Amino acid sequence: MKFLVTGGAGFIGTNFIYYSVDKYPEHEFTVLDSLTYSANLKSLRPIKNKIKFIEGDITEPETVDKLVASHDIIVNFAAETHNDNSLQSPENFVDTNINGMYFLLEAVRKYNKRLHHISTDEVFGDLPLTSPDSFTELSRYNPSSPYSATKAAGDLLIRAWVKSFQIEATISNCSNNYGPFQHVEKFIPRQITNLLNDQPIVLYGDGKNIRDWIHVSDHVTGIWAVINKGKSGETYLLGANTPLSNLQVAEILLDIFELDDSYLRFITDRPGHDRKYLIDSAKARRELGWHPKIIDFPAGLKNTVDWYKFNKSWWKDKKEVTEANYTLQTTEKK
Ligand code: NAD
Ligand code: TDX
Repeated sequence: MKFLVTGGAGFIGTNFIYYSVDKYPEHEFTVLDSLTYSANLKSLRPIKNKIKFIEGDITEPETVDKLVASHDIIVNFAAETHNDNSLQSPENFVDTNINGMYFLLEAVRKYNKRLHHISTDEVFGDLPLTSPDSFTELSRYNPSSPYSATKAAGDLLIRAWVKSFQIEATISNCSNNYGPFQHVEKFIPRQITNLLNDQPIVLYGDGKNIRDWIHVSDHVTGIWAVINKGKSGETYLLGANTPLSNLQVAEILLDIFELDDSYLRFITDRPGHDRKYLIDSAKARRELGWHPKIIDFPAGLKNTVDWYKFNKSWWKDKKEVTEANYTLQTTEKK
């Protein structure tokens, strides 16, 4: 089978490609990526002979049309992905996450191909901090930020194309990922690289917001479970049931680095900051036989710290640009 992996030079796409070329050598993998600021071509260099790489944009209909025509399955990771950026300039989010999705869907429809789309738990909005609930496939779409609203729109387009045009498509909505190759703008790599640079952890608001963490390698096996066993038209929620406040994650990092609370800095909260995400992945576990393997979060985090420690050349340049951008946005909490 020929796989077209859009957004394959980003964090989760890169991890997906590494796993796939190793586990499924009988398949061919083409990466289509427009190489936005969040991509890193260094990531794919060691396996460049095992894949085909094409620099191109999912918002260009001719590019999408040609490539979808010549592949069997499209796995879509391409997206603008950072909430903070979506609050500063939402336009790219609408372009890629909605219009790009539309062009992919039209090509999938025209050539009768299969699509698997990578989505997020953020489409459901947030839960109150003390809520005993978790998101399921039946939860109401209620996105909070321009990022999550455009991801929700992408999901809804897919559902409409399945119902109206009978295209073959699946969606997986995953919780917060961590692991190697994640851009340093995101919470965990930002704090790891801050500590490696002898800078404090930066917490928005009171640090009590809760995210449900999953190691990226478990997300990748979940995506393959959907590709191999998922039913067209279905949505699958993927998560490792690891809800932790940002402050709890920060404390684990301080333990790993053997530092004290003087390395915590609280700043003004993110506008519209979702309080809590929590995924119920029972359907994926039951119907696909999928289970996350890395359930010891501190151990997974320690491995991730080691990866950033030993791959400074991968993140050093992006760190400087990212922190300069954050400085422009940041105000100290009173
Ligand atoms: P990322 O920002 O690291 O990677 C996104 C990739 O898409 C980059 O390589 C970028 O260059 C590429 N891209 C962006 N716009 C493009 C366009 N118009 N055409 C072609 N390529 C384009 O993001 P990620 O964390 O790897 O996320 C991948 C997907 O997984 C996204 O759809 C995201 O919404 C979803 N997701 C992420 C998480 C998470 O915690 N990171 C959790 C759940 C779902
Ligand atoms: O410096 C920071 N300090 C801080 O307290 C940053 C960058 C974030 N935070 C907080 C905000 C969130 O509560 O940490 C939490 C995680 O923040 P992000 O890494 O920006 O992730 P989030 O907004 O939860 O969205 C992520 O998960 C779902 C990904 O970025 C999305 O692409 C994915 O869909």
